[in-house]
Amino acid sequence: MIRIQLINRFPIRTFPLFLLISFILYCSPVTIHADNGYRKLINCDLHDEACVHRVDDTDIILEVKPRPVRAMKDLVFTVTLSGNSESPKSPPYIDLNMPGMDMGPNRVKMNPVGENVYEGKGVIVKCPSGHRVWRATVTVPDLGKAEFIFDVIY
Ligand SMILES: [Cu+2]
Repeated sequence: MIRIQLINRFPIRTFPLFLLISFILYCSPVTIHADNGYRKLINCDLHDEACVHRVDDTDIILEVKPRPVRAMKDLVFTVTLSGNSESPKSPPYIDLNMPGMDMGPNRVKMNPVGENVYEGKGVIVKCPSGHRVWRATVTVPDLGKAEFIFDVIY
């Protein structure tokens, strides 16, 4: 009798726990896993600091404010060029997109605000998939491109 009682009570008692464990083991890894392939590509922590990519002998420095960087917010993008090469004939621009997913055109146009410092405003949209890894491709005319891959808070 004791055995039967134990067997009968076991599933009922553990069912909420079973749901919880299932959720932890199944749901959350799937959610995290979905972004994992792209998270590996992150090369820049724009939430905390400016990021630098060197192209030839010029440092392309990207800064995004306000921090942390959030989707659906007005953001100010600042590109600073530091190095030996001449200033570009036209200002840099930034294309915002996601690695592995075409989110449509989203270009941040920039204007000079100082010597070799350019500023522009833009918005990063919230991806319906929930993926948070974004890429800012900074194009500097006459010099080249730099790709900054970073996390965005939704
Ligand atoms: Cu997307």
